[in-house]
Amino acid sequence: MLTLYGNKLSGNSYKTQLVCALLCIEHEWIEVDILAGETRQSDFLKINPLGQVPVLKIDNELTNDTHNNPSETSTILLESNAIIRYLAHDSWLIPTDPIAYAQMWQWLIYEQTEVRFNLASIRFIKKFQNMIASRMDEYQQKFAQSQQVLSHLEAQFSERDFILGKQASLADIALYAYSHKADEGGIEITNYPHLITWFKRIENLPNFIAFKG
Ligand SMILES: N[C@@H](CCC(=O)N[C@@H](CS)C(=O)NCC(=O)O)C(=O)O
Repeated sequence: MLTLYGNKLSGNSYKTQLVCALLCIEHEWIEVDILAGETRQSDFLKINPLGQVPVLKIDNELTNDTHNNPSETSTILLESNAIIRYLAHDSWLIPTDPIAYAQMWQWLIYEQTEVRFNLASIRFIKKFQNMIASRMDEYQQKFAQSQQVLSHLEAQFSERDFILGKQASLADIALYAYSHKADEGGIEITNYPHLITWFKRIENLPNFIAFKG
C-alpha cells in the first residue's frame, strides 16, 4: 500500500502523481493544504519533520529492504525525485544503460538545483504571493536565472526529442513539472519553441495527466 501526501498546486507533488498515472500505480492521495499551513502543523511534522510535500509512505510489507527496522510498520520517503525513482523502478521511465542512467540523475539534480530553485520560486511569488514587495529582489534575480535555465533546456530540445534522446525518462517528468508552468512566473514561453514542442511530447505520453495547480 502506497500513500502519497501532496498538494495539487505543487509541481514537486505533481511529478509523483504523473509518474503514478503513467505507470498505473495504485495509491492513496492525501491532500495537504500548503497555503493553510498544514505542512507546518504537528500532525504533518510527525510524518515529515521538514514540513514539506511530497511524502511517500510505503507499507513495509511491500519492501524487501532488510535494513529497515522490522518494528516499523512503514517507510517514509522524502524528496520528489527520490520518490519518483522508487515509484518507477523497473519501468520504461528508467534507462538501463549505465551512462543514460547517470545522465538521468544529472538532469534530476539539475532540476532541483536550477529549475525548481528558480522557476518554482518566481511562480510562487507571482501566482500565490501577488508579487509581494519583500520578495521583489529575489524575484528579479530568479527571473533572470529562470531565463538562463530555459535557454539551456531550449538548446537541448533543439537536438533531441527527450532530454536523454529518443526515449522519455524520469528526467523529462521532473524537468516538465515546473518548466511547463514558466508562464505563471511571468516568463514569455513563446520565446522557447523547442521547449513547447517537448511539452507536447510529454503530454502525448500514454496515461498522461495534466497539472491542475
Ligand atoms: N526538494 C523537495 C522540495 C519540496 C518542496 O519545496 N515542497 C513545497 C511544495 S512544492 C512545500 O511543501 N512547501 C510547504 C512548506 O514549505 O511549508 C522535493 O523535491 O520534494
